[in-house]
Amino acid sequence: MKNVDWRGRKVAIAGAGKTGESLLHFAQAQGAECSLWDTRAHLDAQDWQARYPGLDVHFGPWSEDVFLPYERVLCSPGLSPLLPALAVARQAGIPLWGDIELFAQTAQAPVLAITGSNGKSTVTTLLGEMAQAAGLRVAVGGNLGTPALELLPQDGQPEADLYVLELSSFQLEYCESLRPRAAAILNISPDHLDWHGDFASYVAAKWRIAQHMGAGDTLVLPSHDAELQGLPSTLSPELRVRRFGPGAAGDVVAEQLVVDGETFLSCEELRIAGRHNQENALVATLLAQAAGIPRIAIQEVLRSFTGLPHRLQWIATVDGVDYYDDSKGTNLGASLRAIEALSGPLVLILGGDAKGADLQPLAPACVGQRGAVLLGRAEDELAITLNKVLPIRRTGQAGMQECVRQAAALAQHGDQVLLSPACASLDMFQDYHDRGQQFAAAVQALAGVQYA
Ligand code: UMA
Ligand code: ADP
Repeated sequence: MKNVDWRGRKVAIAGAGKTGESLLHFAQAQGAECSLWDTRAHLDAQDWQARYPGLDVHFGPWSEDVFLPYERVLCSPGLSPLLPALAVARQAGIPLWGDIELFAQTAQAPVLAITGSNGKSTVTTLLGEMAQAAGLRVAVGGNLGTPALELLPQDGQPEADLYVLELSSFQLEYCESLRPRAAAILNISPDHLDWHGDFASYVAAKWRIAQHMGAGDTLVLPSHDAELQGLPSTLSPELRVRRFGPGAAGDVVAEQLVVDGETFLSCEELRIAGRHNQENALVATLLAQAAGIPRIAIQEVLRSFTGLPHRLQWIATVDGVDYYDDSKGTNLGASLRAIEALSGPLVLILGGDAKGADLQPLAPACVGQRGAVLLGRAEDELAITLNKVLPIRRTGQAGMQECVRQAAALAQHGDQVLLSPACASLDMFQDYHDRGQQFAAAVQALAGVQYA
C-alpha cells in the first residue's frame, strides 16, 4: 500500500450509493473518522446508522462550505466536481478522491482497465472470462458490478492474480495515480456533458486512464476515432500503443478477426452481433494478449460469449416482428451502432434524459426506417429532429407499455422494434435495467405470455 495515513483523519464521504458504502467501509477500516453526506433528503439516515453505529450522517442540500472542515473528500462518481460544495473544497486544496484512487493506492496485483463511451461492459466481461479461462484468479468490477474497493482482499484473504476494471469518465476524473498494466479507450462520442461541463473535459477524463502508464504497459486505441488519433504530450513515449480498426494491428478483414496480419477467428464464430461487437472482440483480444493470456483461452471465450442483457438482446418475435432490448444504449454513439447492427426496417423507441447531448445526428440514421416512438424528457427535441424523417408517435410520460403498444401498431411483418433510447433512463425509470425489464415485460404481454 502507498504511504497514505488514514488514522484519525477527518474524512467526508460524498454520496450514499454503492460506491459511498465501499468508500465508507474502506476509510473506516483504515481508522479514518468518517461523515457520510448526500444531497438527497429522502434517503434513510436511520438505516445507515443501524448498519454503521454512531456514523455521522447528513442527508439534504449542501451549502458551499460543507466540506471545508474535512481533510479529504471521498467522492461518489455520480457527483460532478462542478457542484459548488466540491468546487469550493477543491479550491481550498482539499483532495477529492474517488474509489479508483483509493484502489490504486492499495492494490498490488496488475490491473487491466477499460474505458470509452460505449462497449466497456462487454469488453470488461469478455476479458474477465478470458483470464478465468486461462486459470487466473481474476477480480472483475468497477463501473460494472462490484465496486473496485470491494475487489481488494478482505480479512486476510489472498489477493487476486489480476484485476479487470471497467472505468467511467466520472471515476477517472477523481483518480490521480492508477497505473494499469494494459488499458483501452474504446471510442469517444459525446456523453455526460452535464456532469463534465463540456466535451473537452469529458475527453480529458478518458485520457487519464493512461497518465501514469509507461515502459512495459500497453494502451489499446481505435485507429478511426477522431478524438483518439494523436496522443496527449503528457503520456509516456515508452508506452506501447496497439490500435484496432481499418489498417491497424487488430482489424476485421473479409469477415475475419485479424491480429498482426494473422487470422485469429472467423466473425461467424462470434455469438454477439454487429460491427461494434467485432471491435469489442478485437479489443478484448489485444488486452488479453498484453496480459499474457494464451490464445486458446481467448478463442474459447470469443466462441462462447453470448452478450450481456440489455445490449442488443433479442426478446421475442410477435406477429412476425422481432423485438430487441438495447436499453444500455444510453447515448447517441451507442444507439447509432445498434441501429447499424440490425437489418431493419426498424421501429425505434427513443428518448429519456439526453444528458446535454445534441441528438440531431440521429436523423440520418432514421431515414428509411418504419417509425419512431418517443418518450421522456428529450421527447420535444427528438420530435423536432425526426418528424420530417419518419412517422413519429409521442408517448410523453405514459410509460413503457404504451411505447411498446405504439411500436407494435407502427411495425409491419418482418420489421424489428429496437429499444435503444440514446438517453439515460433516470427521468422515468430506476435505471437502464428497469427500463429494459419493463420493455421485455410489455413485449411478453403483447405476445399474451405471462411474465414472471
Ligand atoms: N446522487 C445525488 N446526490 C448525491 C450522490 C448521488 O443526487 O449526493 C445521485 C447521482 O447524481 C446519481 C445517483 O445518485 O444519479 C447515484 O450516484 P452514485 O455516485 O451514488 O452511484 P453509485 O450507487 O455509487 O454507483 C456508481 C456508478 N454510478 C454512477 O456513476 C452514476 C455505477 O455506475 C457503478 O456501477 C457503481 O458506482 C459501482 O462502481 C452506473 C452508471 O450509470 C451503472 N454509470 C455511468 C455509465 O455507465 O454511463 C457512468
Ligand atoms: P458501456 O459499458 O460502455 O455502456 P456496453 O458494453 O454496456 O458498454 O454497451 C452499451 C451499448 O453501447 C450497447 O447496448 C450497444 O448499443 C453499444 N455498443 C457496444 N459496444 C460498442 C462499441 N464498441 N462502439 C459503439 N457502441 C457500442
